[in-house]
Amino acid sequence: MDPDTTPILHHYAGSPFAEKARLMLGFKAIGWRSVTVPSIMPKPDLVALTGGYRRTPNLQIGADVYCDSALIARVLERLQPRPSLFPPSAPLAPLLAQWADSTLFWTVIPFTLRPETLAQVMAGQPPESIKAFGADRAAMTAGFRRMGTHDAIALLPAHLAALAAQLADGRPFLFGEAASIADFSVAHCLWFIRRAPLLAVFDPHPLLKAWLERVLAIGHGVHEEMDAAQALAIAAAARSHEPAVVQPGLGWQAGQAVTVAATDYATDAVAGALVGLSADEVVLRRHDERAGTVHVHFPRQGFQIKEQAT
Ligand SMILES: N[C@@H](CCC(=O)N[C@@H](CS)C(=O)NCC(=O)O)C(=O)O
Repeated sequence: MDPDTTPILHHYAGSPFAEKARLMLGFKAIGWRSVTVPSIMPKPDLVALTGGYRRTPNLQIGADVYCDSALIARVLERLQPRPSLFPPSAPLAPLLAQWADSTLFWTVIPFTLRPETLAQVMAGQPPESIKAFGADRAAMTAGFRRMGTHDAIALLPAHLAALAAQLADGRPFLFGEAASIADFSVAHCLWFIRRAPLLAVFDPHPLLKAWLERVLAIGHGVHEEMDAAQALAIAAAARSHEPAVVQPGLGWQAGQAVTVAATDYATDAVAGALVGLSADEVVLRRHDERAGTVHVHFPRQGFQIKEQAT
């Protein structure tokens, strides 16, 4: 495979959304390269590529950087259409995935990260690192209303029961015979619970447990480690970008100086020139000393475009 176009995943082992991306790469049997990023700020090498977006995971192909696992799913589908993450038999799969990536995820996080489980979830990291992680996430979610542990303990069982009921007829995946994006979005949330000794929550649902094992058994596919400097050099050496077009009638002009930011949490704005816009995706061109001219792609949904302040 041409080394410059092999997808590079920027991620870290303990990230649930990264687990979703790793499983999707395994499902598609796409070979990939792995760059481990810090789990908390600062992330100078990642930000050199993204222009300020700090969430995990990110997928780099040459000098194109794709932010957010929902967009990464669509990019992987373009690269390798079979097996599909979006089977026509499951039109509601992307909606269930969106629910899992937001409501289920933000129920699982407080459910799992309790004072008594923190050390285990953080895999033996020293107390200073755990404290720094807490401070980083508090700053990242300032202004975002998060559920508390007691609410999560009360609400999670109903979500699990509904998911288990969907599997009650013995189907292997949430929408039937074929896996879909919904399986990966639900699985990364439940994978996180498995990192804490809270497995009893699955006891009433043997079919859900078996389903989770089935999805996680898909694995991460073939990948090799790469360091961040190499990934930056690949971006800098790339001579072209994925073709991008600003579609008319969507409120913005090609070349306009804009910022793009997530609307929920980690709302750091990325500034650049608008080079791509559709109902699904927004693309900015920006320059970085080390990464060169990079196109940074975001999903349209969940992100806000603003005119750059002059
Ligand atoms: N909607 C985003 C959410 C990503 C997300 O929240 N990732 C978490 C890690 S699982 C994160 O970025 N945490 C802060 C960080 O890694 O710096 C996606 O689907 O990629």
